[in-house]
Amino acid sequence: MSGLTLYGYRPSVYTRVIRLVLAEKGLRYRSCEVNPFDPGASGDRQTPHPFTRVPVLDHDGVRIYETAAIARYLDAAFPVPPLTPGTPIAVARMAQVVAIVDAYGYWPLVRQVFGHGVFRPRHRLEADPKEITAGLAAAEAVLDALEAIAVEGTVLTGAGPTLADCHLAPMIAAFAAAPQGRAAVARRPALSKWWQCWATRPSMRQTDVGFDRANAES
Ligand SMILES: N[C@@H](CCC(=O)N[C@@H](CS)C(=O)NCC(=O)O)C(=O)O
Repeated sequence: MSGLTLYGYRPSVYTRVIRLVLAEKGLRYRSCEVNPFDPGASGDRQTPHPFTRVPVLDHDGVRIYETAAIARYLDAAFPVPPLTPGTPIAVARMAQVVAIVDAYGYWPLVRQVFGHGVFRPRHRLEADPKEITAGLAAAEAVLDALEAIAVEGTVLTGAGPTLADCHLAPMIAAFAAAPQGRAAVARRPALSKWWQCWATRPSMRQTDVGFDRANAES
């Protein structure tokens, strides 16, 4: 074992980004389950994150938080296979995908459409259809931007995984678990092609917590 511990939460898409990176690199690690949404969590059940989020990585006693930073650290510390592409433009596009997801994508795709359309109903929590409508509207610009990057074809190609794939795939998996989300992805041919390749990757199957299967069956 490489001395890696991942503090994460099972349904968390950001935790899954790091699980994907670890799976793509074939790294073994210890999982420590913490719920960042539980205000009463304390001691070992509390996430060691200054802003009460997950994931957090511990590598031989050194702690790193923020998903993009953890992913880049893992790629540098365990360089085989590399998850950073070889050309300057592909590196820039990879960074763009990560930034688009974090700044504009996570909230509408995951918290609004997946949260209110899939997660909350499944857990018998109150869901607000207005959140789904707002999320789908905001998702349009995000999906258009990702489609343009996929059309260009330096990253999101479906071949040779990069950190862009690992960062985006959990968000699209969650979004596409909602039928309206799946339809929105299907309207973008290049993004759909990428997603068809990614949805069936072994690392995706290994890190599925149940929503991908529901997606495939419906
Ligand atoms: N900026 C953080 C965001 C991580 C994040 O938002 N994680 C979610 C779970 S997917 C979380 O911990 N949410 C807790 C909350 O919003 O209180 C990162 O990149 O790691």
